[in-house]
Amino acid sequence: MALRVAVARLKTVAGGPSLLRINNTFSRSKHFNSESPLAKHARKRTSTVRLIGGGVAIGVVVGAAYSYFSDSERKLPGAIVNTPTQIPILKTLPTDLKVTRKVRHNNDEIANIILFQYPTCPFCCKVRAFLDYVKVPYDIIEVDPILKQQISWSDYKKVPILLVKSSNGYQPLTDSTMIVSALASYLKDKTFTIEDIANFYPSMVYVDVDGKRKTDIMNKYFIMNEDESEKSKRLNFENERTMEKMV
Ligand SMILES: N[C@@H](CCC(=O)N[C@@H](CS)C(=O)NCC(=O)O)C(=O)O
Repeated sequence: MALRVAVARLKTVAGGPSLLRINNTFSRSKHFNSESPLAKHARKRTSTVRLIGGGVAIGVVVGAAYSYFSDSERKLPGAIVNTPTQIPILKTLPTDLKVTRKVRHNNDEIANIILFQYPTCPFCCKVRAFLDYVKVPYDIIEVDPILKQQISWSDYKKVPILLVKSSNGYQPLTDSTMIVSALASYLKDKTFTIEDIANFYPSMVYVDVDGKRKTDIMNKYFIMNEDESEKSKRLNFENERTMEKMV
């Protein structure tokens, strides 16, 4: 009896793995053909986790690169960041411009200058004061401070902006201080065109002492003269001679 039980057990053990194998193959084929909702859910969760992980990794890389570059700029206060550029000349006058006021010193004068302004803007007032002082005729166009349609042609979105007529079109000048210096340079020495003069005042992007990027025209407080260096040399020399006499 005991021997028969042992033989029966042996048979079960011998047949067991092959049965198991058949069962496994069956369940795997079932798994491929129709995925259970639980498995589907698990797979979706895995792909979402991967997606979030990827996003976080990209964010970390971009953030690290940004902080590296902004930090390297912070170490360089005064560094010029851009290649200095000028505002390109306008070939034709923008259409639909409504001149609100014509400033003339003699009735027969033709204005070659258009001033885009807000009437209450102090920087525009400074430019008007200069134009009136040097008695140059000009037209005024009031800019709508909200929509700014009148300066839609310009990338620079502040006022005053001046358009100065030249042989190639209209040269935009921006920033009240630059406008005054550029016009003073032009009126002083007409051997240069207004385009040449505008190119003497390039906009620069630089890093300030706090590490922030700023845009400015570095030499806007200066009148540009071809012979300035010679004149300065002469002045220094004369100063030296005066001092020599005093000693
Ligand atoms: N530095 C400039 C400053 C010009 C400026 O800030 N203008 C103001 C009006 S007073 C402006 O246009 N602000 C921009 C705006 O109104 O959207 C200059 O001297 O011309």
